[in-house]
Amino acid sequence: MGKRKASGIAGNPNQDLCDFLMELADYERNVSKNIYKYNAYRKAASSLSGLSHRVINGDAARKLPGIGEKIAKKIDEFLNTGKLQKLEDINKDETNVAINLLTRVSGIGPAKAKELVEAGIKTLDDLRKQQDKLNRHQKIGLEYFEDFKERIPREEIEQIEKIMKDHIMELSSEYIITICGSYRRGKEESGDIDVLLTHPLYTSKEKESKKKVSVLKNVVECLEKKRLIVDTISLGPTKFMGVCQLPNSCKPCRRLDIRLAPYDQYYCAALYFTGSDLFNKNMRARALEKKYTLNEYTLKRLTPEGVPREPEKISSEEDIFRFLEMSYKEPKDRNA
Ligand code: 8GT
Ligand code: MN
Ligand code: MN
Repeated sequence: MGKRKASGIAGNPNQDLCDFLMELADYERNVSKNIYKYNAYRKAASSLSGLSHRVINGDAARKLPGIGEKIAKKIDEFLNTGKLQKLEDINKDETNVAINLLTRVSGIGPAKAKELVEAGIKTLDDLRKQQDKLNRHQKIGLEYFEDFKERIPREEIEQIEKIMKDHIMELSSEYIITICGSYRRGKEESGDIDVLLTHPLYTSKEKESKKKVSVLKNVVECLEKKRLIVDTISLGPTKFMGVCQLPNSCKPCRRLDIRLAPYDQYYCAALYFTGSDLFNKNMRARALEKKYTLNEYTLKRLTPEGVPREPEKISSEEDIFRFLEMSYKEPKDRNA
């Protein structure tokens, strides 16, 4: 997952406003641990990033979904003074600044960051000297910090996609490989690469059987041999987290996630893995309203008592929208 989100498309006329809202969101998540406010600021930023013109004042912004009185006031303050006192105060506190910095290391969440700062670790240099406090993910996050903070241009993901598909197809031509995440939503830049993988022989029955499935392991080993995968954070039967690099290039190393989904659960997995996470959250809420439960595996109708029934048969992403009586949204329209 990419931690620095660019709120919207290149040339966003409200980029500076989106940036300060995202900075407030980070503060709420990382320091105050107020996920409600975190989501509120992100929703407001996402709303603003959809505008094609510069917002003139707070009142105008209030017409957008997710922008209420308080955020409108902050927008006015920023437009009038060019800054936000709340953020100035936050950034005066070195503990806040240190926590925010450390959470930018892949694998370090707010709780870990706080623990580290309380142990006197304030900079990446401090952290490098105390790696015994870090797990494997966090160590890799630190090692590749400079690389991972770079966003990945769409064109580079296209190149990686092609190489990856060529290699995996050599293992079996029946693999289905889809790059999801922000890339599938059409973004020009991404924080990481989210690959969804399935194969007709890998079904939910297969997954549930006690047999040890090594589909994902085989794929990862193949991509390591081809020097596309350069490091591993973790590898389980259905989830790989690691690092890749465009072979024979001096491009930065990139965070790579691979998910193996059962063939019969492919569309729920694709919907989930495409996001955005806010979009997924809204869609799951919609499902509950319609007496369904939706997750990355299945869509199930609930009994009046709220017990999930057998999974619905899903043959496309459109099917999921249909069951929930929603009009279909293309991936590029799921940036909420
Ligand atoms: P990005 O360009 O910053 O990577 O933006 P993204 O592609 O939209 O975000 P992501 O963090 O890579 O997540 C893509 C989707 O994967 C999300 O919609 C989310 O539902 C799903 N997802 C996972 N694992 C995780 C996780 O550990 N954290 C988050 N935030 N999302 C996850 O599959
Ligand atoms: Mn990801
Ligand atoms: Mn992603």
